[in-house]
Formats: sequence, C-alpha cells, structure tokens
Amino acid sequence: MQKSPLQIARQSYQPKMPQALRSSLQIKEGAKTQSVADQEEIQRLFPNTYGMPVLTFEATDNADSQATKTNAINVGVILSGGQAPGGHNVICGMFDALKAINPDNQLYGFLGGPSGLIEGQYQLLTGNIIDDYRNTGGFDIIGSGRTKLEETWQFDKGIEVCNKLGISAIVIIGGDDSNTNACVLAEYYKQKNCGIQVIGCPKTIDGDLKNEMIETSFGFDTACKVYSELIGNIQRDANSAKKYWHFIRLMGRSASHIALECALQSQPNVCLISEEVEAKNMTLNDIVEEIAQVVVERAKAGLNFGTVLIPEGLIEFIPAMRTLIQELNDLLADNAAFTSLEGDEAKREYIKLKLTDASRELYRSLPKAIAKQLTMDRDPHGNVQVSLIETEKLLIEMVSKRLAQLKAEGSYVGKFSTQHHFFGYEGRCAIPSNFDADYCYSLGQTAVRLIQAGKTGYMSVIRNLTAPAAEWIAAGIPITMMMNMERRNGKLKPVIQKALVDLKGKPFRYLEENRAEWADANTSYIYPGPIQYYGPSEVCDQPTKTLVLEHTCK
Ligand code: FBP
Repeated sequence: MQKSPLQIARQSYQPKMPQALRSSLQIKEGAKTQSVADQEEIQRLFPNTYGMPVLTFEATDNADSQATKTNAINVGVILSGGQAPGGHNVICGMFDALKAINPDNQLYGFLGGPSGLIEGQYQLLTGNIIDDYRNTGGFDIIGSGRTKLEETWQFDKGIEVCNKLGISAIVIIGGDDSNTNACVLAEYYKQKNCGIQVIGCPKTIDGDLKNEMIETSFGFDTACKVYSELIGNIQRDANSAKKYWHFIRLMGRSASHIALECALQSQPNVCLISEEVEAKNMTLNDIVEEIAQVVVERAKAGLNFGTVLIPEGLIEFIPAMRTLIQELNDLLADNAAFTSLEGDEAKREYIKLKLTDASRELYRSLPKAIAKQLTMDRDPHGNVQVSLIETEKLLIEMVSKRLAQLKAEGSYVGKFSTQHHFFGYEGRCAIPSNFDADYCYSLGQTAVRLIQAGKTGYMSVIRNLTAPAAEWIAAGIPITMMMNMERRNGKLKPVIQKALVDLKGKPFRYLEENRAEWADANTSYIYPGPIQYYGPSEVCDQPTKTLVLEHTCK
C-alpha cells in the first residue's frame, strides 16, 4: 500500500483515551432502564434485553475487579452503512484491547457489511493489517454495506458462521438502523442461548444518532471540519472575486446537523435548516423568497456574491414535497408498467396522470431534471435517494426566476451569477481528526470491555466529550433504552429514535440569533482552514461547535 507522508506519520499517532480504559477497571451499574417511549411494547418485543442498567467503567486499584474471561475468545466486527471517518480506529481499538486481554484472542472482520456475516465472507485481522489502517479514513479495511439484518434466517445463518469460526461476540458499527438491527440480533441470540454477544457502536457523519446517552456519533466531527474548510475556502474566493453566489448542498440524509455545524464554523450568508422549514410549514416558494431577499439586500450594498448552505434532506421536509415524494414512493414501488415505459416524456405523462391534483401541480412546476431525479431508483428501504437530488440547482433556478421578476418590478438591481456544489463524499472518508481518532479508538476499547464483561444488547458509548480525553467516560448503554415504535414501510417497528435538529437547542438558537448579521452587507465569514493533526491542543483537539454549545447549555 502506497502511503503519503501524513499517513506514515499518523500511523504512529497514539490515540488519547479515557483514564479508566488505561487502568484496571471496575463496572459501575446504574439503575434499571426503560425505553424512551412505548415501554410496554418494547419490553414485550425484547424480553431478554429490556431494562438492563447503564454501565460505567471506572478506574480501580484492584486488578481483579472486572470479571475477566481468561480463555481466548474470537470476536467478529461489521461496518454497516455509509462511511464515516474513524471506523478503522474502532477496529484498531478493539484489536488492541483484545490482544491486551489475551494475545490469543482473534478478531475477524466480516466483509462488505452485514452481508459478510450471512454469506460467511470474512478476514482474520492480524497485527500487520491493523497497523496499516491506524488513524486512517475510509472503511476499506473490510468494506461496508447496507444489507439489513432483520430476518430470522439471516440470524440463523449468522450463528452457523460464528460457530464455524468460534466467534462468541459480534460488534456492529453503524447508524440508528444498524444499531436497531444489532439489538434485535442480540435479543434473538440471547433467547436462543447460542452464546453469541452483540454490541453496537454509534457511527454516522449525519450526526443524527444522538440522545441523552450518546453525545455524538463518530465521523460527524471530521466530516463537518472538512466541509467547513471547503466552505471557508469558497467564501474567501467569493469575497475576493466578488462575482458568484455559491449554493452548497451538504450531506445528511434527513437531519440538518451537518449544515448547522458547518454554518456555526463558517458563518455563511444563508443556511437553511430542514427542521425549521417543516416547523414553519414553509413552501418551496417561501424558501426561494427568503434567499432572494438576502441576495437583494446584499446587492443594494454592491455585494453580488454570497454563500447558501442547503441540507441534503431539505426536499423531504417541505410539506408539499413530502406528500409528492410519498405519492411517488407508493406509485413506483414494484411498478412494472412504469418501468417498461420508453423515454422520459412517456414516464412523465404516466406519473402526471396518477398523482393527486396538488402533487401534479407541484410536479409540473419543477424543472424537468429535478422531477426526473424524484423518480429514480429507491434505496433498500424504499426511500427516495436524497443524495441524488440536486436541490442546489433547483434553488438556483427558482431564485433566478424570482430575481428576474424583482428586477422587472425595479426592486433588484444586482447581478446574479452562480456556482453550485455538493459536499458529501469529499468528507466521509477523510483522515479522522484527532477527536474522531481518539473517540473511535475509545469506542472500540469500550466495546471489548463490554464483551469481556459478558454483556449483550449494549452500545459502546463515550461521554463527557468536551473535556480532555483523559476525563472522558466509557460506558455501555442498553440499546432498548433508546427505542420507540415507529411506522416503517406500513408496519409499526421498534427502532432507535433518530435525532433531528432541536429548534430549541443552543446550536440552532445560536444560528437564529446571528443569521441576520451573517446575511447582512457586512460580511462575517469565518475561514476555518484544514484539520490540524499536530500542534497546540486548542487547534488540534477541539470538538464540534454543536457539542460545545450543547454542553454549555447544561
Ligand atoms: P449512514 O446513515 O449509513 O451513516 O449514511 C449517511 C450518508 O452519508 C448520508 O449522509 C447520505 O445521504 C447517504 O449516506 C448516501 O448514501 P450512499 O453512500 O449510498 O450514496
């Protein structure tokens, strides 16, 4: 493997860890827990893993304090869903912890995501392999995938494969859906008494796997820092050339955490927040008007340039668009008649005939390219793939039209030249920031401590993340505690609650209080610059603004 000088230097970076994970530790058990909602139903569905206590690892002088499994064990690890910086370090943390407990312990990586478990595709992870991936971005050590583990035959196949490899514990590194599946798997294996523990790890750049117990998901920190650097660079260019409005769409399938954090880091002229759009019941035209007004005001001061941040999931939060998308989802599911139609026009006409009046009107009003994107292949959950919908182009086209009207009326005198960008894949595999490198390594270490303590159905969690790493708290949280019942594909299912942007939370309120100033003629851009891996701690080890604001709120 060819390595860059930075990669070589990072290989020897020793991640910082909570003090408790460096010493002999003891487990402190909290009180019994219950799910966030629908307690009776969740308890009925998870009789064996419901109600378990929160576990905290604490340093102790007593070397025998943790119930140790002295025999060598084999553990499997799965990367699930979209890439997030730091995934390799979770695996490195697991590997180092396993070998420290017993050098004969083995770690197997299941290849290509959850399907690797079912299909028996695996790789034994050796010290040499692990060393090549320390502190690197990406998930390429074993690959990832989006296969859902939710059916009994898949679970049974997993038992067969684990038995063949002598695996007694699996760690699933994933987002809300993958951890929900981890919980179902843990319950099934416990009920079957098959001796396989299941532990989850909170991953997703989207930042929407967080709650009272999980302060942030890993990867969010690095991805937001990469995007903010790029936004800052664009803002400096805009402020130098003074000729373009830049419309920048940012990843985040549904929640707007990434857009919000990038706005806090870079102070753009406009940042849309999908959750606010929904709460205010805004239409597409309302959003266009909001942007157009900022363009008009800046033009009055001779500033015909600026930046607009757009969360990827925006389109689904506009109530009328959501209805249209829902109708399209239902209409296009297994629709052979539609698929067999030749040509875009025929498909367009077919759809127009089947939609309700309001949705047809909206569909017709959209630029053809966007309307077509709305009908493209669905993801494995039957949802429209928002990462493929070019909302930034849609908004540019609509704002242009509105400005032309305003110009005709004499209330706009500027020039509106635009550039569009989509930042997503640029950040998902970046070299993890020190924060993510440290955080992920600690998550991996904690996952092994949970296995060592014989636990199942827990998520590995690190808390107190705005403090120096030595003061972080390593914990295990019962996954059932984060669950509620939600309608998915027409059926009520137990799932981990997704965390959208809290409009009463400190990070959004900070944006709300400052955005008029950021939009104003006096440019307040911040240029964050690239992630720094070496140097003063106040530059290298800072958590996201979101985390800091959330903690100062407490
Ligand atoms: P996860 O929820 O699996 O972490 O993935 C998140 C994400 O990066 C979203 O931000 C984005 O919409 C989606 O994955 C893109 O998926 P794909 O990799 O299939 O294009």
